[in-house]
Amino acid sequence: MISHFSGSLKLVKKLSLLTAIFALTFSASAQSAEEGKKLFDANCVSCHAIKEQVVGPALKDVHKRKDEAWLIKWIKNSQAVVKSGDAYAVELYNKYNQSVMTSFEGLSDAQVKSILAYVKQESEAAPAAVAASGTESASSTAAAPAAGANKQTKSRIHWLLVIIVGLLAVVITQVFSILDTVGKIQGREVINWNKVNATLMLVFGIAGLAFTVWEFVVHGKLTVNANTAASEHGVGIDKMFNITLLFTGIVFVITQVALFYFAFKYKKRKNEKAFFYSHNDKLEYIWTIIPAIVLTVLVINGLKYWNKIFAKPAEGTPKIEVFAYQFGWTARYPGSDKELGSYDFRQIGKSNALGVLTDDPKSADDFTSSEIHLPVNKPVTLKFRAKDVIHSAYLPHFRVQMNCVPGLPTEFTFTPTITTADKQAELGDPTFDYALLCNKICGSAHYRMKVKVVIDTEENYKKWVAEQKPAFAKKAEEVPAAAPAEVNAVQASKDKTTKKALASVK
Ligand code: HEC
Ligand SMILES: [Cu+2]
Repeated sequence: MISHFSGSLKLVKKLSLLTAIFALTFSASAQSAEEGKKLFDANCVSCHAIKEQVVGPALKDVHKRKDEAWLIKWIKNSQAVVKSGDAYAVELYNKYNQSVMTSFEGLSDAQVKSILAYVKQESEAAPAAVAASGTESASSTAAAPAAGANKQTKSRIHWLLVIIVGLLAVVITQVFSILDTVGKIQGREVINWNKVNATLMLVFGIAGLAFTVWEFVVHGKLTVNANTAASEHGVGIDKMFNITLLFTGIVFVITQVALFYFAFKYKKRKNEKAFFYSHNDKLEYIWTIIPAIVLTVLVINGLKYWNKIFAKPAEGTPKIEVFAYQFGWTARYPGSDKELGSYDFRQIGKSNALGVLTDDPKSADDFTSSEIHLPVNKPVTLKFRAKDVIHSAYLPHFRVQMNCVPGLPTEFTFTPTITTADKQAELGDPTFDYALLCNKICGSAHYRMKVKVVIDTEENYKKWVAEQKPAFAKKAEEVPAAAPAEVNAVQASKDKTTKKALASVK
C-alpha cells in the first residue's frame, strides 16, 4: 500500500518537473513572465495569489475571464472601470465588499502584459501536469488521485486512533464500575479508590514533567530563540530571558513535584484523621520574601536594560524609514544627504504611496526598497510609520519588535552583528534569510506581511546602495524596478499640492 502510494507520488513530482521544464523552454513569453513575476511580487502579492483568494480574487485563469485590453485598463485604474459602469467590474467590486484595488498607473502596458504573462504561466502550470499524465498509461492517470487518497488514508487512520482511544476509555471505566458493583454486592471493598486516584496523581505528575522536558528539547530547537541573537542588545535580552526561565523553571519543578508527590503520599487511609495545621509564620515569611527579592532584582535589571536599549541614539546614527500598510512593507532610505525627506499623511494617495513631499530637497535622493539591507556592526535607527491600521514590526532574529501606529511615528535603534552569509554558515542552511514580519493581526492578509532583511558587510552594503535609484527625484529618467509602481508614479505627480502641503508642515 504505502510503497505504491510513495511510488505514485514520485511520479507526480517527476511529471510536474517535466512540465515545468517544458513550459520554460517552449513558452515564448518566458522572458517577460520572469519580469512579470518580479513586478507581481513587488506590487500584487499583498492582495493576490494565483490559486487562493487573499484580499482580491485568485488570479488563476483571469486571462480566460477577461481580454487583455480590459485587464490592462483594470490594473492601471480599476476604479475608473468600475465607474464607467462596466457590468463585470461593478459586480466584482461589490462581491469584494467594495474594497478598492490600488491603481497602478505607473506601470507601462508592457509591464502589465508581463505580469499577465506570469499569471497565465502560473495558471497553466498545475492542470498541465494532469493533462500530460492523461496521455500516458493508466497508472499515471491515477497518480494525482493517488496523492489525494494517501492523505485521505492518513486522516482516516487518525480518526480510527481517536475512536480506539475513546473506546478504551469506555471499557476501562466499565470494568471499574463492574468491580465496584461486585464489591458492593459482596459487601467488601474491591477497589481502593483513594489508592487508584493517588497513583493516577503520581502518573500524571511524572508524565507531565516528562512532557515538559520533551517540549523543551524537541520544540525548543524550532524557536528563533534557540539561535544566537543577531544583534548587540539581543544577546542581553536572551540572557535575561534565560535567567528568568531558570528561576521560574526551578520553582515550577519544585512546586509540581511537591504537588503530585504529596497528593500520592498523603492519600486517605483508613482510620487516619487529617492533621489540622492553620498556619506557620516562618514559612510564610520565607515564601513571600524570597520571591519578592528575586522578582525585584529581575525587574530592576530589566528596567535598566530597557533604558539602555531605548537610550537616545548617538548623533549621526543612520535612519531608515519602514512604512507599513495592508499588506506589506516599504523601506525608504535617505540617500546621499543622509536625511529622509519629509512626508505628510494627507499626500498619501494613488500616486504617492508613502506621502513623501517631493518638493522637499531632502526627498530628491531618497530611494525605496522592498528588501531591507543593513550593514553589519553599525547602529541603525528604523523609523516606523503605518498607513492604515496598527501593524507591528517584528525582526525576531534581532530581538526587535515595535508597533507601527498611524499618526504616531515610532523607532528602534539596534546594531546587527551577524551577516546573512555568516548566519547561513552557522545554521548550515544556505537558503536562510532574516525577515521582517508583522506581529499584529492586522487584517485578512496579515500573514503575508513579510520582507527579506539582508545584513551585509560594509563593502557589499555600499555596493547595494550605489545600485539604488532615487524614487522621488523630480525629473529622474529612470524608474527603479524594485520600488512599488505607485511610488514611481510620484515622479509624474504635480508639484502644486506638495508645495502647499510642505508649507503647512513647516
Ligand atoms: C490593495 C489590494 C490589491 C492590490 C495591491 C492589487 N489588487 Fe487586484 N484586486 C483587488 C481587489 C479587492 C479586487 C476585486 C475587485 C475590487 O474590489 O475592486 C481585485 C481584482 C483584480 C483583478 C480582477 C480579477 C478577476 O477575477 O476578474 C485583476 C486582474 C487584478 N486585481 C490584478 C492585480 C494586479 C496585476 C495587481 C498588481 C499589479 C493587483 N491586482 C494588485 C485588490 C488588490
Ligand atoms: Cu500588519
